Amino acid sequence: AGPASLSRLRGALVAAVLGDCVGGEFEGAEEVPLDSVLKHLDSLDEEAKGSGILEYSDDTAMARCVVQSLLTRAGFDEQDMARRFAKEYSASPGRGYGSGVIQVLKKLSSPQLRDVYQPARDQFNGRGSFGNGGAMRASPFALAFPDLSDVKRFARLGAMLTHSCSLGYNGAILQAMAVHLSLHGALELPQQFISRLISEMEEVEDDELTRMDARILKEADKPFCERLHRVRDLMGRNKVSIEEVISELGNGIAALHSVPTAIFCVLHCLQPRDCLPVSYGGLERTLAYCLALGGDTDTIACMAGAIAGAHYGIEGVPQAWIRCCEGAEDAVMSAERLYMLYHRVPPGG
Ligand code: F2R
Ligand code: MG
Ligand code: MG
Repeated sequence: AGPASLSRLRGALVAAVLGDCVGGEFEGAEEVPLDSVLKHLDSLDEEAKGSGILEYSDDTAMARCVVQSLLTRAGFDEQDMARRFAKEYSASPGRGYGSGVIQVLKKLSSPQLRDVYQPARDQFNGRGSFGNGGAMRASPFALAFPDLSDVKRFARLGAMLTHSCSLGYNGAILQAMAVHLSLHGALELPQQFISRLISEMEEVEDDELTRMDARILKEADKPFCERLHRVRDLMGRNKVSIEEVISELGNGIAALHSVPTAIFCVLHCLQPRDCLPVSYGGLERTLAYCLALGGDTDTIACMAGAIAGAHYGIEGVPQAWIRCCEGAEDAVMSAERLYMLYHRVPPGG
């Protein structure tokens, strides 16, 4: 598929939903035997024949708000996006939201609220959230804006509606950039892909707020750059165990412990892996591998799904999986509208 083709946009949006839906089964599990992952994924073919459906969680619920807001407003509108987050939460509060972000979503629904960024700034005694909730819904920014500078700017602002800590919103920028590069075929050259992400993040993290947050949280000066260097080191190794991936990159709910991990999963699964069925294509390998890490599986698989889906395109996504994941058919259609926005196709054009 060509750069930013409809197939790539569909692949990204749909595979993110699949990652969330299939990953939900193992979210929070400390150890996930590969057999359980393969059994779970095998059962999707059976469920597609019957009435089984895997529900999406907060990851997709919020990403759908981002998509609808970008489409309706034909660009980024923080008031509209904040209103959609609040409305979605009050309509379906049981989608497994993070325990902190719930306070923000409640405050965002107040008609008296003047500054939509204030509730996020008040989180965690004014330090803001470093959770991965901004990153998990950042992919649509890469599917709506062709310029990387817009992708970075709006992914940051979109994340800051709930995550004001730099370790939260910088994770969203990284995730959106990875989807943007993948959409343009950058995963054909994995070494260049990771080097480009590192050099972009060098610039993003060259900022006083980032240095201050990193100091407070006892992280490296440029925390995401440091993790991306670890990704590059792991890529260069022949054999890497699940335990090593978890200890080097993490599998947790913080953006720092999940966005670089998702990127690694995509890179690691570009080639067939001994532990995974030969019948699997690259996208299936990626999602299976994310699930086998345990921890924040729905979110890591959702983010990796978006990056991998933009690389393999919709042809790489198993139809049976689409049929049994809530919201996946909708994503196929929304991707078409995003494609028109991305390429600035006039209505009816
Ligand atoms: N919340 C979950 N999963 C756990 C329970 C779900 C289960 N299915 C159920 O229904 O019980 N998953 C979802 O949450 C993650 C995204 O979270 P988000 O939006 O970032 O939320 P929040 O609350 O802002 O941050 C998450 C937690 O991180 C810690 N934290 C963040 N910033 C902090 C800070 N500055 N200081 C201290 N702690 C901080 C807190 O523990 C937050 O609660 C995704 O996995 C999504 O799938
Ligand atoms: Mg979730
Ligand atoms: Mg999660």
